[in-house]
Amino acid sequence: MPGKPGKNKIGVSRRSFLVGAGATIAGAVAGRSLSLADHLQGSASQQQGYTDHAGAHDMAVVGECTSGTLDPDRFLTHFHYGDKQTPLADGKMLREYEFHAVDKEIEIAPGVFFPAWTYASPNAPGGRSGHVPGPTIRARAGDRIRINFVNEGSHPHTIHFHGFHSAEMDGAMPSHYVNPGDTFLYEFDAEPFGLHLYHCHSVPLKRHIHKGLYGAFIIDPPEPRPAARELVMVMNGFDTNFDGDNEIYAVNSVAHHHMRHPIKVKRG
Ligand SMILES: [Cu+2]
Repeated sequence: MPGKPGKNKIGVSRRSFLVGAGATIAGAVAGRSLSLADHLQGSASQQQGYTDHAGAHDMAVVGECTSGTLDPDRFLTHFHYGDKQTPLADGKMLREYEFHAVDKEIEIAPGVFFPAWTYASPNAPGGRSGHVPGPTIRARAGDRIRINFVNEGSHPHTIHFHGFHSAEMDGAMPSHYVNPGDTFLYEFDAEPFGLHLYHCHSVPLKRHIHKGLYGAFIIDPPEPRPAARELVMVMNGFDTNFDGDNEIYAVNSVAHHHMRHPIKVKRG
């Protein structure tokens, strides 16, 4: 049920938020001393709290995210080929990246903020302040990837890449953890081609991923595929009240963003 936009009693940055789960709102706004009643309207089931997930089509939001903490539109088509690119022998490239882990509060639905841990890269969506998902790393098979990782966050983090690399570059063992304030240089050849992912591998793993430390890692085949308009869509969920279940589901982190901003494609 899209719901009628309610009159906002609280202010521009704290608009009404309609959802099939009252607990979401309570959890999301509790730290902001907001009244749940000010934020809820609609059916009795919404006010009773959780409904089953079959009711997810009843979920809707009112208003727009205005904080600018996320950039789902730019993220959709942004491919990070490296902050610095240096041609190597036989047509391959050395692709150097600057990555930072940064704690950042992100707006995942209008007025709903989530205390995220992000990967930040100056030339990617979110820039130096970070984004969820992290930058989409893109290279061609055989390219050399070099990532200078700086942990500016509050917890030990790593970057664990799916794909081939040596054990020292795996980022999965406690000995690989990069502590707050420390740096690590990841370096490996981009192999094999395909759509991979990367994520933090510190434990608890579930927590470090859920907080936002993940992204796509695309390795193109040696022979280019036909040109196409390519879009990256990462489905993600957020547990806003820390009860072990996700309250907010989204594509590229902002719930219902593309309902209001449809992605245009050529028919046929
Ligand atoms: Cu982590």
